[in-house]
Order: sequence, then structure tokens, then C-alpha cells
Amino acid sequence: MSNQEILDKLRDTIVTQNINGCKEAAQEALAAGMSPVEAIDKGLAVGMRIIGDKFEAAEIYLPQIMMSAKAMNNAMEVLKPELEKVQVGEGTGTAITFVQEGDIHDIGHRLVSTMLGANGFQIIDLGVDVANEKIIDEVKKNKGKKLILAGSALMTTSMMSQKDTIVALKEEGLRDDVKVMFGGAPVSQAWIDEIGADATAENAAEAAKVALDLMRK
Ligand code: HCB
Repeated sequence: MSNQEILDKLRDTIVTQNINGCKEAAQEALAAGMSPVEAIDKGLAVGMRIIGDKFEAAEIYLPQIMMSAKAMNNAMEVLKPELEKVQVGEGTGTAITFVQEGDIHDIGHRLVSTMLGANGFQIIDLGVDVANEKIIDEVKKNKGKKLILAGSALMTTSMMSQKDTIVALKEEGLRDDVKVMFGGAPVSQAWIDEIGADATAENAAEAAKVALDLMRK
């Protein structure tokens, strides 16, 4: 099977909620010598985007999305150990990762946390549905370190809290102590500029590159 066929298979197992098939396809991708990052970005994540579009068009409902998410998690069980082997740096900095308050979408967040960890960041994972107070507390606790916030928001509603995060950092006099990278499907560069964050990234691999760049500034 060609690499493109394996990528199509990864995509299709997500779209058809084929929980076992997805794990198998992930194993096939690794056996074919594909990088886990490629399998995720060009296979699994493409499937998740199709699922999102189908949900928006009312062609599928929440239970199907949950099954697709389960399929994705199954494939990630295979790919994550490989991702973690791609150690390229050490002592790069500390990344506080989280999903904004009111939002429980954690697939992208976990991918970003894994990729940052694999690139030498010490990870403080605050999890999902995280209030800004908790984020600010964590920044205070880690003040003095080379620090980056890597926050996710998958809904337009939770994305609004990113603005509040920046405002809260400024109010506490902490804005210059930490770099801020926000991501998630609704987040655009225009939004990042509007709220005064430092950067965004399209996917987990890019997030690692962007975070490393920010640490050098
Ligand atoms: Co959910 N959902 N959902 N959902 N969901 C979305 C997000 C919609 C866009 C679907 C749609 O309408 N088209 C929509 C939001 C609409 C909006 O606000 N504009 C939506 C909705 C409405 C909802 C509910 C409200 C539905 C309901 O209950 N009626 C509900 C909300 C629950 C809540 O959070 N309070 C809900 C629930 C669910 C689940 C539970 C069924 C499931 C989540 C399971 C889980 O995460 N454990 C789910 C899913 C899976 C999705 C979609 C289909 C896929 C999300 C996903 O995992 N993508 C999503 C559709 C979409 O996003 N287009 C849909 C794959 C990952 C790999 O991509 O974008 O998360 P990612 O992350 C990337 C990238 O953005 C970047 O790197 C990541 C890795 O490559 N990145 C960062 C992410 N974070 C970063 C941080 C950085 O610093 C840098 C880069």
C-alpha cells in the first residue's frame, strides 16, 4: 500500500468511526516508515475536519463525533510513543498547556502537549475547562523560568477567554514574563494580533517550531 493510501485509510477510519481499523491503520503507517506527525496531520486530522463539517451540516450527530474521537484516541495510543521519541532539545523552557474554560475538546491540546514535550519543554498540563485564575496562578508559581502558555480553544465562545487571559496577565503585571501561543480551529493570526498574543500554529508540529522560536526571542 502506498503512503497516500495509508493516509486515506487513516482519514476514512475516522470518518466512518472505525475504532479498531484506525489503530490498525496507525500501525500500518509506522510499519511503512511514515512519521507519526505526517500520519496525524495528513491522515487523522483531515478525518476530524471532515467530521466537524458533517456535524455542522447536520449530516451526523454528537454520538458519531464521540466515536470518531475514540478512533482518533486509539490511533494516538499507537503513535504517541513514537512522537515522544523525537527528542530534539532539552531544558528548552516550561510550557503551561491548557484548554480554555468551558471547553472540553482535548485531542489537539494533548497533541500539542506531546509535541512540546518531545521538543524539550517541561510540560505543566492544566487539562481542559481551565479558568483564567488557574492559568494566572500557574504563571505566578513559575515566574523567573523561560515560560510559554500554549492554550487551545475549539469553540468561538471559549476562544473569547483567550482575550481575557491576556488582559489578566497585563493586570497582574505578568505579560512580559511569559510568551503566549494560542491555537485551535477558530483561532486566526488576525485574532492573535487583535488580542496581543504572540503567535498561533496550524498544527502540533508547527506549534513546537513556533514555541522554540518564541523561546529564542
Ligand atoms: Co465538538 N465542536 N462540540 N466535540 N467538535 C467542534 C469544535 C465544532 C467546530 C463542530 C462544528 O460545529 N463544525 C463545534 C464548535 C463550533 C463553534 O464554536 N464555532 C463543536 C461543538 C458545537 C461542540 C458541542 C457544543 C456540541 C454539543 O454539545 N451540542 C460540544 C461542546 C463540549 C464542550 O467543550 N463544552 C462538543 C463536543 C465534542 C465531543 C465531546 C463529541 C468531541 C471532543 C472529544 C475530545 O476532544 N475529547 C468533539 C469533537 C471531536 C469536535 C471536532 C469534530 C473535532 C475536534 C478535534 O479533535 N480536531 C470539531 C470540528 C473541528 O474542529 N473542525 C467539533 C482534531 C484536532 C487534532 O485538531 O484543531 O483540536 P485541533 O488541534 C490542532 C490545531 O488546532 C493546533 O494543533 C492541534 C494538533 O494538530 N492547536 C494548537 C490546537 N491547540 C493549539 C494550541 C496552540 O498553542 C497551538 C496550536
